[in-house]
Amino acid sequence: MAAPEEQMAALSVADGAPAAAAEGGKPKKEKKPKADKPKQQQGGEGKKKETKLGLTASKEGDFGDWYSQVVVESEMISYYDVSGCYILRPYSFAIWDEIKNWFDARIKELGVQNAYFPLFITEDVLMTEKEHVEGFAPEVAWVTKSGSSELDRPIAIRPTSETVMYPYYAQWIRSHRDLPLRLNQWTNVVRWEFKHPTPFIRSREFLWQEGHTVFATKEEADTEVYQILDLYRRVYEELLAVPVCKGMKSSKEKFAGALYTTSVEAFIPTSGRGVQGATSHCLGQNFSKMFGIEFETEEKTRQHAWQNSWGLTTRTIGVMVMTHGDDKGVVIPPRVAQIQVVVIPIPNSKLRRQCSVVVIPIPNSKLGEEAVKAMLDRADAIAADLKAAGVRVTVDRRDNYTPGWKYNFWELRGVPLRLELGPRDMDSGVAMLARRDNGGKQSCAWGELAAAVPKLLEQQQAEMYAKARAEFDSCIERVTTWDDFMAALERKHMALAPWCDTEESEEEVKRRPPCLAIPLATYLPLLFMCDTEESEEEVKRRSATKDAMGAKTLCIPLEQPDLPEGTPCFVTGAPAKCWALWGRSY
Ligand code: 87F
Repeated sequence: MAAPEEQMAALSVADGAPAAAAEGGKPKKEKKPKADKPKQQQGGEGKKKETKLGLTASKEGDFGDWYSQVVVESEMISYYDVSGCYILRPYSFAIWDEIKNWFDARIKELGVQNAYFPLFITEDVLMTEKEHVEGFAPEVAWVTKSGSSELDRPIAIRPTSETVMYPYYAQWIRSHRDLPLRLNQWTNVVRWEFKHPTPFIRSREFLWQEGHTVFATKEEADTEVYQILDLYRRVYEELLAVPVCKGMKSSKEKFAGALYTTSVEAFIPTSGRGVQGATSHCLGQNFSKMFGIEFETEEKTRQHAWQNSWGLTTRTIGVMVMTHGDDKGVVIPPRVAQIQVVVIPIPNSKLRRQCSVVVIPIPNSKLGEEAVKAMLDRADAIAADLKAAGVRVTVDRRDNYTPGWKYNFWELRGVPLRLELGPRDMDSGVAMLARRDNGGKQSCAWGELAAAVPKLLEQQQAEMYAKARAEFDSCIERVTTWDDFMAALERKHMALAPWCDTEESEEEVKRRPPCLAIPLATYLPLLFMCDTEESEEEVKRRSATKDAMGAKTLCIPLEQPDLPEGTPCFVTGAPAKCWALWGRSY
């Protein structure tokens, strides 16, 4: 038996075919937040020192740093020593569990069943789909060794499972009676991305569900594409309180193997970037022809089946954090929050609204032992009531932190509601409820909490969505000319523009020279600059605006405004066929 380290398979990343296995390329250097700070230290002279909690970067000021800090400090993510891979800690995995449970129940209602297919793909099978894999080939990771011996044939790690599943679909499907076949799996996939990695948003390994379904008719397939798309919309809007736009991908942006691709598109106002939330593809008969998925019809003829595939990933969590988070930390919508209410007993009234990092004992203001016990018992009783009402609640009983420190701690983690219980509340039988999403406070009698809290959580959920929706909508500018399109992007907005729906025009947007892509006033002086190295640098620096621009179609929204006949395309001037949503994107 080989030594354990020899049994470990080695991973290499191939650029194209595995035979040409190359050294794994490095993505741009990842911005990791500073190492975890020690959580608490003892200070001298009777003072107990608590560590400072919180973020040093601001969301508006330095979005990138803010995001890396917030996902780490809230204990959602730990960075890992393989670049582009992250540990999903329980606090974020709980959100994934909520999404998973919700979506899983809905697709089962539709008749989808769960299954599991292997992680590994032989080269031969992967290449069955050569045409579509080609563009993705550099992202495929290969196992080339077992211990110190080379494998006879390298084995790919699934970046998606069409090629894993469809050969078996071809075996299982014989007759129209075997249809529809609707399978889904909850798995990890690996895509060796070279673009800058970002926790949740772009990682080299991520979790997702992938649905792969087979129908006898195109109509059934079409229906499902939109049913799934609407479930994706609901995951974002109803669970994560993140507004999205449902749409059709342009022919350039659709999955190459698909007849058409639909998606839900979210938008991060702070960065001015769109982000594809999930995709639902109609594969038509492309794959059934490639893999021989045929069935005998009732009329005894043979026909290629119609297929769909659809996927939703842990990117959802990143979009949620980016949408709702603030300078105090993450803000988690109640429906997906692992902890919806934190009860904080405040045995020392003077500390009630104190946010100090140092506890200075104030001898006369402390409650006696019995009063503290009564308060903690009351906190437990309230928590039990809330739990019985279906609320996910915890009591922060730690006696080595000030209430102020605890407030910061739970704010950083985005717990939707804080329930404060102070000495005066003990006398009057009430508790104070503080909302994480808008800072609002209200007091509530103990006996009414079990009814009021679930309502308040739902209200918060609705208001978080309404706020995000208003902001999303305000970031869409309806434009009809190139100049207005550029101006919208310059304002970090999306542009909804009349479009001729051709690949060439989408290419053209990417190709437009800097003089057309950046305002003339910025570009003109560059033309007259003297012939020095500095000026060249300056030209590069300023022209970078053009590269950074990189706007593309996010989608062609399913809901289309009126398009009067003859409206010209904002790029080519040819008659527009639709309104398309454009923007920079992740
Ligand atoms: C990366 C490497 C190899 C995306 C890849 O969207 C192959 C691929 O086929 C690849 N990245 N894709 C397209 C995935 C299509 C489709 N698969 C099922 C989905 C949803 C779930």
